[in-house]
Amino acid sequence: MTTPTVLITGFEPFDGMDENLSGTMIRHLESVNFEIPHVDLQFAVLPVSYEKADVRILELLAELRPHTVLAFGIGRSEPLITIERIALNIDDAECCDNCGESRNGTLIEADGPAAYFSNVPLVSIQDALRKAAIPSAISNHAGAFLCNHLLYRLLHASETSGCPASACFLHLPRIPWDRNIADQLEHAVRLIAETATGIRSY
Ligand code: PCA
Repeated sequence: MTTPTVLITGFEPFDGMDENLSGTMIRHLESVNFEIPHVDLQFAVLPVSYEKADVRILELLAELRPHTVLAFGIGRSEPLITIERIALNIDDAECCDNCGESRNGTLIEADGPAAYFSNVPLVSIQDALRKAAIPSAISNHAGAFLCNHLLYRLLHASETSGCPASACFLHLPRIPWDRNIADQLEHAVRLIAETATGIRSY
């Protein structure tokens, strides 16, 4: 079996905040040389810009040809990990992106379907997290800002080109970084990557 490449992304801060837990997590994983046996892990922090995030994610897909993309961002959610089930073909947010762009009811892909289901085994991922006592939930709405936008782009690429084979989006809460959060997120990332790629099965 060839070693699957798993691209793990986070976002930079936005909307005046100092920190985005997802981007901080990526920098942390890079700084500790986080590894998972039998997986080629790649990391990226994406700009919170509709245009720049599109350019960057398409570059990363072309360059790395990842089997799986695990995309992280922050939301208003309560548990540590919220696993998003659906991406909608719509950009619609009051909040401007970091380039000052605001989109209200704009289609992401003019000819794309209204929505895509995430194509990783969500329930198995949640089971794995639950067994490890990591608080998680499955959500049916990723919002209509950059996180939903990125998930839609990834699932559209998956559907139309097969790369990545699978993608999912995980929302983290708006909480500060600390050692305990770092430990839980390292454990969660390991379980999610192993389950999404089929290395771990239930
Ligand atoms: N959260 C925003 C965009 C970047 C992030 O971390 C969202 O939920 O769309």
